[in-house]
Amino acid sequence: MILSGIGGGWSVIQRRVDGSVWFNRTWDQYKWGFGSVEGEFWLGNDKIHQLTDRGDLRLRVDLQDWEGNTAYAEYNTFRLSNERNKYRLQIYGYSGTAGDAMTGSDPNNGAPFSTLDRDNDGHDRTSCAQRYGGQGGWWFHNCGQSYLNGRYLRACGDACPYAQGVVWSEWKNFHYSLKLASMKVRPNNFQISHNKN
Ligand SMILES: [Ca+2]
Repeated sequence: MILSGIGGGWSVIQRRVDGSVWFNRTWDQYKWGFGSVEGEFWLGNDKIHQLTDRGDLRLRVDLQDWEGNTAYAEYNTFRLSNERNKYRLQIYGYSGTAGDAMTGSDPNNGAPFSTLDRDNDGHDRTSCAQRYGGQGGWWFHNCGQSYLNGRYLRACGDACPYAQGVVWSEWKNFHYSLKLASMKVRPNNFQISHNKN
């Protein structure tokens, strides 16, 4: 069976494809969401919280580099708290081919969300959201190993500025900025069924 971007019970919550949308945005913009669901977008932290609050969800991250290679990461637990709790992230249960860039030595698990105008990270001496990840919002810890909301830097390879692009450091490195990235969720108890037309 084939799982397309929004098939197979998956709901897409984030997508990077062409750099047409800026991701260096404020707390309120990340709260409500931005971009176009046809292209690049962030669904919005309130909506992601509501989605993940309703059930037992898993996250799938799909990545593609500029050479056409693909990789994925799945986490069998993905949950966002509400705004009062700073959209704190619960994520664990990694499997996949991309490497675990979200629950490793500098984990996003347990981290509140931060934006360029809201420093909730675990780093005392800097604002991770201002300094890394192209000023895109994320669950920065100290400051982390993934920045999927980073700047869309295109095919600069190892010449891209450190930790500013669309980064998944466990697959590539902190310089490499990916060509495609998406995040999608679905219930863990989703039953795969074949349509009989
Ligand atoms: Ca800080």
